[in-house]
Amino acid sequence: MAVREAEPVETLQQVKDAGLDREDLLEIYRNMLITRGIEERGHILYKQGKIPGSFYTGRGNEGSAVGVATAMGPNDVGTPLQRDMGVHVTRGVEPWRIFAQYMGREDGPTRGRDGNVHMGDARLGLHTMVSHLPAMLPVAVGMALAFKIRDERRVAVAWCGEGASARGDAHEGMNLAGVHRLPVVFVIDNNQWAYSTPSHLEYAVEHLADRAAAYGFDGVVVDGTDPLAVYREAKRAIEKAREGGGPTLIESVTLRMEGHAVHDDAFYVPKELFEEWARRDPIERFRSWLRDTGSMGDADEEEVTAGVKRLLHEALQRAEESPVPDPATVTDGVFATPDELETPHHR
Ligand SMILES: Cc1ncc(C[n+]2csc(CCOP(=O)(O)OP(=O)(O)O)c2C)c(N)n1
Ligand SMILES: [Mg+2]
Repeated sequence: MAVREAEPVETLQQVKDAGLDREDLLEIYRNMLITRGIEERGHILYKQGKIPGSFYTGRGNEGSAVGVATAMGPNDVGTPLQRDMGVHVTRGVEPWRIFAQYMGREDGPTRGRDGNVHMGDARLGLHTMVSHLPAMLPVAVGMALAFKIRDERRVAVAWCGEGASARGDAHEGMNLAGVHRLPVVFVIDNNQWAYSTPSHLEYAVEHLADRAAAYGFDGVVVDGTDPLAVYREAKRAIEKAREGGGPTLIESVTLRMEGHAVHDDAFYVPKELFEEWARRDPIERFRSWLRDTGSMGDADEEEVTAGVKRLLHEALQRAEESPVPDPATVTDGVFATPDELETPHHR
């Protein structure tokens, strides 16, 4: 089976054809820098003993996460996972609230009720992940079903890892979405490892996107280190879903550039593989492309990098000032009561 493999976006004409202007390009770069900056500072907070539990990052996946989120519409929804910080950043979760979340403070999106990247801001269309993978996938399919029933022109984007895509709930979700041609886009973050399990022990197809044909919809493989190619494919899939064309499965290929989490040094990943993918670092690649095409000059770059540095510095300070929740209130906001739901059948 030969699923479509996405072409790279190389020229400024192709960028224009994809509907992006120079400001958009700089915004994508900025969001990638913020994403990496948040996670790098998170590492430091962890080493300072300020983050409870473990600590997860998506290093190497910044371009993919930002690329997909840039393609989403304001009323679309998504269920980003532990590698998709760029989605939260792009949709407007303020960095100081993310640092507050890391440290279990009152001003994090979960107000200190949950830890780490188990966060979402429903006002921005982001729904909080649970640990069980890929349990968010049927949730996104459910949201897409609701959009269809209510005749709303909205799309749900569901993320899962290539390891998680082997589980039953991924199959059930994709099958149901295919049967009802639901407005949902599945993004498999294929970072080649599921904890210490390499791809060849995870699946026997050549590309995970090959599976889309079995569910009756399109699949595409895209280089996840190329934010513009990801953007173009995500935009195409999202608008197709919005127009009633049904789901798409996007397989975004990267390498997980760190251990599974901070406690894991990834000794089982061959050094050469890290070296090879380090040369394809999404931020460095995009930066060179922006410079080479004249989209980002010295002054632009200085403005973007200095702005990101200042933003994150202030964000850290503000998060440190956020209080820990009052223990007497820890169950507040954790359980919804029927009258808080907008679904009539729960009343
Ligand atoms: C149902 C379930 N089984 C096991 C785990 C423990 N676990 C957390 S992440 C992970 C690996 C997931 O790999 P993949 O889906 O490829 O995502 P990645 O971490 O590589 O982004 C495992 C086994 C879990 N969270 N949920
Ligand atoms: Mg993986």
